[in-house]
Amino acid sequence: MVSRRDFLMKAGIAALGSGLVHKGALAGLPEVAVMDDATTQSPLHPHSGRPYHPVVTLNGWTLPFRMNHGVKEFHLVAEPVVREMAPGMNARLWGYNGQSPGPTIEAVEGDRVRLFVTNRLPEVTSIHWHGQRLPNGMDGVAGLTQPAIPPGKTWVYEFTLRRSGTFMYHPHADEMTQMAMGMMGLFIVHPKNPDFMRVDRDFCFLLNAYDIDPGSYTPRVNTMLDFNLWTFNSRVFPGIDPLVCRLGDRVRIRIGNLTMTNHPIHLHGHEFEVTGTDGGWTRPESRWPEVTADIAVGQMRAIEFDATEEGDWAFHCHKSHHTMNAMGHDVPSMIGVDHRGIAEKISTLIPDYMVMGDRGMHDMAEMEMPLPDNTLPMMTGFGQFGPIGMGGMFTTVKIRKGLARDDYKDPGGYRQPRGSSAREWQGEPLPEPRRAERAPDHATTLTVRKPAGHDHH
Ligand SMILES: [Cu+2]
Repeated sequence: MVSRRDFLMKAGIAALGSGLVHKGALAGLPEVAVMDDATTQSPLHPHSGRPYHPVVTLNGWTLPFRMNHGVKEFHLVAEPVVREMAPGMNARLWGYNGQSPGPTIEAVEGDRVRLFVTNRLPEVTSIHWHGQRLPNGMDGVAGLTQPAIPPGKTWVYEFTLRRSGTFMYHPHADEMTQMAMGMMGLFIVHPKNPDFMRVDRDFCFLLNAYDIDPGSYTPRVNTMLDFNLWTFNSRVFPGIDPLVCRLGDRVRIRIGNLTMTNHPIHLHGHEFEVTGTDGGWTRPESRWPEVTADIAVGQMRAIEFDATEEGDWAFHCHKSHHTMNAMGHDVPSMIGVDHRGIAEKISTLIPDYMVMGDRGMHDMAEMEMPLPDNTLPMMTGFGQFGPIGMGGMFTTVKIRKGLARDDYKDPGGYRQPRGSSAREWQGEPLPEPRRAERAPDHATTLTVRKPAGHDHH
């Protein structure tokens, strides 16, 4: 589906590519491309300038550029945006060009770039180009390297991209507020030689976090650690698209962390290596195999693996509180608590009363409880076998045979070959457990009170 803005964007690129733009137009500001869709957009292959293999921004897009006498020009607009965090929940954030995070900027090592930044926020801002080698006056630290950009003004940054790799951009003015509101984006610098560390699929996204009270739309900006929405590119599962790969592809995933805590990002079914940081590409002799990479605050990691195993592989933060949505913090543990009797009494007072969490919290994933407007269940998302019981920083890497080069469409649930799935035991019934013998002088007597009320000695 092509949105109106998407169409205008593409039309704009075509016009620029065919040289139809009037020369005088290049003296003005580049057109502002805006995205109104939160789904993953197809990679944007370059229409001019040095060749490169574009990235795919998870639930995001790449900012189109124009060439102006050999300089690559981009136009970012800092502005309030509405971001759909998952179907059923919108957040009022600040971002760039219609979305949070902002669009990914892609250019090539050696390129001269000119980045126009228009401030449509109600307060000052600036942009820092995290990780880039650049003249000090282009570093974007308000007060230190430049005055802050006042509302309504457009500033210009210009520098030459001195090394390839993965970088980020974010404000360096009222940073706590502006980053808590979603202002950030990725800046990918491709190598001059397109075959250097060539991969078949090159994904990227940022880790970010929000504190939005159930039923409200705007993040609390003073929260330090107790965020309730842990996101990949300002999306929570099941709103995060799968990373779709062709069997046998060499895959890179670039992940930057702009939250206030570290995230151990874990991939199922494959080992990977960290091949890059925001400091550059790692030397091959410095790499080792991992299935989880911890990404600290303000860091970025590029991981690479060969997609050799077909299937739907979970890919998530390993902090289990980060794979839940809109969680309350004051929920006591109810595991092992016997509600019987109490539930019937409460039901006479509150007809919809439900007992939750007494056998663990999986029940909540299955339940369709009435929720306040504009919030998400703590855990959600359904797979082909039932509720997945995950939210937040969770998605899947879906590996399939024979996909076309730029095919990133969700292929649906993986059809597991017969005889290769976990199954219910159909043999003899459960035998009595065999307990280890203890020496009599070390024997202790334990009294355990089980939830059912039986005492065991
Ligand atoms: Cu995490």
